[in-house]
Amino acid sequence: MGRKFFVGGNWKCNGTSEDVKKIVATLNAGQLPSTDVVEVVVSPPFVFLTSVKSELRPEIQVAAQNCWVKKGGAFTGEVSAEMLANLCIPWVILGHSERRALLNETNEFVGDKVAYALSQGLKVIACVGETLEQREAGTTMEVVAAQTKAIADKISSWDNVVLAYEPVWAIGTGKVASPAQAQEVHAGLRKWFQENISADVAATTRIIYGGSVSGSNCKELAGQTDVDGFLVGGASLKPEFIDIIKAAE
Ligand code: G2H
Repeated sequence: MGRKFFVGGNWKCNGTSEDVKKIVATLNAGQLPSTDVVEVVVSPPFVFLTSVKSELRPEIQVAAQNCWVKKGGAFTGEVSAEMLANLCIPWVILGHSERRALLNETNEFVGDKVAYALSQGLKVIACVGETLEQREAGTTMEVVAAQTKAIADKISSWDNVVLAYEPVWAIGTGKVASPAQAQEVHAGLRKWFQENISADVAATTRIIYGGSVSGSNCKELAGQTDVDGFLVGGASLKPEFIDIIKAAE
């Protein structure tokens, strides 16, 4: 089975309601490849999720940027997976390195979150990636395999998971991984799936790249055998996001 190209736009903690209107207008006016060719998901901050969902063209789906690790209740400031499901928000990003680093989310905690979100019917963009220190120490594959294993240990199906490889040193820095560096890790993750989960999961799970993806570097990255799409931060707030989506063609 072919892996449909996937492009996610992670808006992070950016934007006013006016900015969001402009981004939505740009996306609604853009010429996009067919949904047979590419799946597009944008992830606004929680407060804009429902308005973006209702104003955006139906071919573009929405994702939350996080959700609580278990059933909602007395957890001030959190948003539960049930609430997202109730509002028909289909996707959630979990395990982003900014949350791992700034909010101390551990591999196990991320695994629990992925499992709970899936149990509530959400689809998950699960992020993994090494720091510069870890890359320089030669432990990249070990780090991303451990992050992936912590998720695999908690879930029974990868059908509704897209795995995002986002090297921390490439995030928001303008220092994109070279196509060869991205391909090497993506192929390593696919091999990990093959050896630890199944040949089917290895063949069908989409592994997307994130970290300073732009209109000018997306084509070459998209040409790598094991790069099945992108998770885009900064550039997803700009009209060049349309060009990145077109890298699917
Ligand atoms: C990585 C990416 C989006 P940026 O975090 O998830 O952000 O494209 O700004 O590096």
